[in-house]
Amino acid sequence: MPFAPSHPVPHEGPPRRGPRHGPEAARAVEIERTLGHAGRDAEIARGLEMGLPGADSIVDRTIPTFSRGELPHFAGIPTFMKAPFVEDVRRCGEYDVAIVGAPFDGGTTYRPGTRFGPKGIRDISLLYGPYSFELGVDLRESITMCDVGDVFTIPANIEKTFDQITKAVSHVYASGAFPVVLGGDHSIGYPTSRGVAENLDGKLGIIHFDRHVDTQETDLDERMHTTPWFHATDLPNVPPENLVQIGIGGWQAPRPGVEVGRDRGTTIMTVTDCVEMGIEAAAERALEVAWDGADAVWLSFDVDCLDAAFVPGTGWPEPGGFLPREVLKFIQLIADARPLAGIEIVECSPPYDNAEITALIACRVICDTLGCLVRSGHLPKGRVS
Ligand SMILES: [Mn+2]
Repeated sequence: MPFAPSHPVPHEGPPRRGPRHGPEAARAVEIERTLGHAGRDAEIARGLEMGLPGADSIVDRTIPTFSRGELPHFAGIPTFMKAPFVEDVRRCGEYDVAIVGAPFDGGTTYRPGTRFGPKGIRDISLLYGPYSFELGVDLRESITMCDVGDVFTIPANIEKTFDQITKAVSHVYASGAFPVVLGGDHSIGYPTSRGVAENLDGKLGIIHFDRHVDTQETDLDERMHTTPWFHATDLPNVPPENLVQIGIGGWQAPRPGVEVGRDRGTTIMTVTDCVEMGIEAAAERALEVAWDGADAVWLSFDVDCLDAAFVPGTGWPEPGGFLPREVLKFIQLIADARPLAGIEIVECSPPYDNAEITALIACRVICDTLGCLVRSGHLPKGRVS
């Protein structure tokens, strides 16, 4: 064996009592045993080969001279979770998941800064390892992931930016890789869903987390981040009846958008609706609406659906939103239920963020989505669960 990963030495002392885990923890402890280490071992071997074996004084011989893998978390080039940067996007289909940045805030109507969203989410993603205890998933052992970098957006022209984003998402989706789009303001919801929809023969449903409806036709005389779903549901195979909008409420949902949603027949669920019916029932309802006769479903997650306390770094923070554990449970139920077409996380604005907490929840939503898609057999694609 070329290396020997270090393991903690069992502590001595009085005989231990039996485990007293809670039921979820007990399951999680047992599942960990089954996850395997092949991905970790391959990463260590690659690190030693390309990063040179560590200096003679380093006792743990899994440590290379140059950081080339997960560790240390503070080191390395911040691609998303240190996934390999794939410069040649023609090769993204060789991976199960492709991270795509869409750095654009030209559709913003109040606080800007989401052009730095992809960078902020990638930075904080280094904090996470590939393993989730409760989900019982180790992404490194289950899927391959790459970061294809950012779309070349055009700051002064939203329409050209839309075309660039549609072309990029369409390319990644058609390649077979699962697209994870890091926004960007919510105007990108229109070009991203258009990029998926153009690859489908049937209908695309949309599960939309937000405090804001984003269904008006124009804002300040243009298509902006308040308008993506008006234009998406104008596409021939993205019916408004398959758009479910979760967490809407407060004093920032413009009346013109509400009128459009009423006329077109979108489905809206407030935070109170979801909490009172229970997150399980709410997720079931959301899945029914989005998947009704649809071939695929896109998940669009605006970080401002969380209470403003948890997402200071966003364009339009609103008190009264979801708690992180409510929204994470919701996301987990959605990703466990059916395979998704892809996901976007929008409205993370690092210049307004505090202690990176908004970027942190953005990253966590992605990790939990991927983790649940993996544990339920939806990723890698084509695997029989
Ligand atoms: Mn919003």
